[in-house]
Formats: sequence, structure tokens, C-alpha cells
Amino acid sequence: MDAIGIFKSGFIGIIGRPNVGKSTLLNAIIGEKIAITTYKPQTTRNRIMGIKNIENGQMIFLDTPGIHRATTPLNQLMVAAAMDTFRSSDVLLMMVEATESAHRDDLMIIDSLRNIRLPVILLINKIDLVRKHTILPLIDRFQHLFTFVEIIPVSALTGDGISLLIERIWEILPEGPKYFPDETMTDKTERFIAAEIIREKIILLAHQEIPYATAVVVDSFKEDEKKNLIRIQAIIHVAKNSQKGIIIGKKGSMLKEIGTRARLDMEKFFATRIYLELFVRVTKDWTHDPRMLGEFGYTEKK
Ligand SMILES: Nc1nc2c(ncn2[C@@H]2O[C@H](COP(=O)(O)OP(=O)(O)OP(=O)(O)O)[C@@H](O)[C@H]2O)c(=O)[nH]1
Ligand SMILES: [Mg+2]
Repeated sequence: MDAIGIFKSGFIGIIGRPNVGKSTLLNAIIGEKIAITTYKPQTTRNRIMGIKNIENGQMIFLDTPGIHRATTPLNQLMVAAAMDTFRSSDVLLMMVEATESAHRDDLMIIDSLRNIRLPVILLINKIDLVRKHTILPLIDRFQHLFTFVEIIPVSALTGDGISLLIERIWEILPEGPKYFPDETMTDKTERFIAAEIIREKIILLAHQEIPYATAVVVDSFKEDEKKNLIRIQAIIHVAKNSQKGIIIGKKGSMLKEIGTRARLDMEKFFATRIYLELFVRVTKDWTHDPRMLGEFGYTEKK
């Protein structure tokens, strides 16, 4: 067709309130688990790039933290990282959930879209959870709220609608170069991904405020090629003394469980054996400490 010979590329920001499935979508598009996903909101804390190469284009997806009414310094940085992608994107994908009619945070996000001139595709996600006839009224509702260039029902979990989404994005993207070499999948380092896998297990295993009070830093990441092994040492930072005991658990049982589950996922991701050592440290009130927020990689990098 007429498109033959044209190469298109660009940045595609994935935005939405917490827990709508942004990171699940990124992973589904890339075909690798580069972003952690959990059933709890506010899982993602950084912007994470995932690069999809197709025959006649390169799409650089930007997964972002969920946009919400943030009160703490950490949460404000998370929201700022998400809003920042408005400026670095050629197309935005706004995600909402099929299981709920427009949530007040969806409306807040739509309001912030009014001042920008980017094409925005609305993705109604989790359609595997609802009956088909409930989707049309939802499309109608959102159509009245904003002029989306397209509204696509999808399931990031089953992959339903994703190939259509890729086609539509390609149509919208400008002509452009291949920004990254074929083998580049993400901008994140192996250390970052290892730390995130540990954080995912903590979010899944620990309750109440613990997931929100935890940061993970990989201190050492060494490949031992002779033994076909990667040795990883990581520090789990908590904000208070009492949280340290919870992360360690009775006779170390919790820490052991976190370590085992993280190791199994890392072995899959890095396709090699992993030797993982975890340490727990109290870094008092780090979620409110600008210096520590910077150390842990949560401050904006221009
Ligand atoms: N049934 C179903 N569940 C989904 C779908 N997409 C995501 N989920 C689930 O929704 C939950 C949240 O998914 P995430 O991908 O972590 O959501 P997120 O938008 O990245 O969340 P934050 O990082 O907290 O903003 C997880 O339990 C996912 O498995 C879907 O299409 N169908
Ligand atoms: Mg996420």
C-alpha cells in the first residue's frame, strides 16, 4: 500500500490513575516483564521506557506512575513523573477500567489533557472482566468528556485489542528515525529491574503501609560467567524501626519468602541462576526526605 517505505517513530505515554493496568499493558506490548505489576495501587514509581520495533516503525512506550491526588513528597514526585510524559510524548494513551464508570481521578486527568495538543487514545482496559453490552455506554460517557482520537476497548491481561492498538498508533505517529538500536528493550538498568522485582514481592507479601514505606536499592550486581550465575545484593529500606521487624518476619520467615519469590522471577528474567542476598535497613522517614528520594531514584531527572 502507500505506506510502504515510510518509517515512523515516536514516544507514546501511558497514563491513567493507579491500578488501571498501565504496566501490564507495557509488558504485553513489549512481550517481557520489564515493569512490575500488582493488585495494589501506586505500584509504579518511575517512568519506564519500553521499546517496540515493528517492520516499519519504532514505538517508544513510557509507562508512568498512576496519577492521583498526591499528598506526600514521594507521591508528588510520582505524579510529577507521570505528568512530565505529557511533554515528552507524541501520542498519549489514557487508560481507564471497564469495571467502573468515570472515576473522579479519571476526570481530573481528562481536565489536565485540555491544555495540551497531543492526540490522546482512550483505552478501556480489563474488558475480560465485564459483559460486552456494558462497554458501549462507557465509550459514550467518555466521548462526551473529551475528544479522544480513538477509543479502544482492550484487555492488557489477555492481549485482546492490542494488535489493533499498535496499528492505530502507527497511523498517528509522525515519520521519524529509529531512535534506539533493535536490541534495546528499555532504558532501565538490570539493577533497577532487579530492585523492582524485590519491591513487587514486598508489595504482594506485606500489608498496610509497608509497601508504601519501602524502597529497594541493588548494591551489588555481579555476573559470575564461570558459574553461570549472577550475584545480587540488595538493601530494603524502610521508614521506621517497627517496619524492619515486619519485613524480616518471625525468625526471618518474611525476608526469606520475599527473597525466594524474587529470585525465581529474576532467574526467569535474566535467564540464569541468581544468588540473592537481602539486607533490611531503617532509613528514617525517607519518603519525606528530599536527599533520600534522590538517592533512591525518585527525583525528576531532566
Ligand atoms: N482482569 C484484568 N486485570 C488486569 C488487566 N490489566 C491489568 N490487570 C490487573 O490490574 C492490576 C493492576 O495492574 P498494573 O499494571 O500494576 O496497574 P498500573 O496502572 O500499572 O498501576 P500503578 O503502577 O499502581 O499505577 C493487576 O492486578 C493486574 O493484573 C486486564 O486487562 N484484565
Ligand atoms: Mg504500574
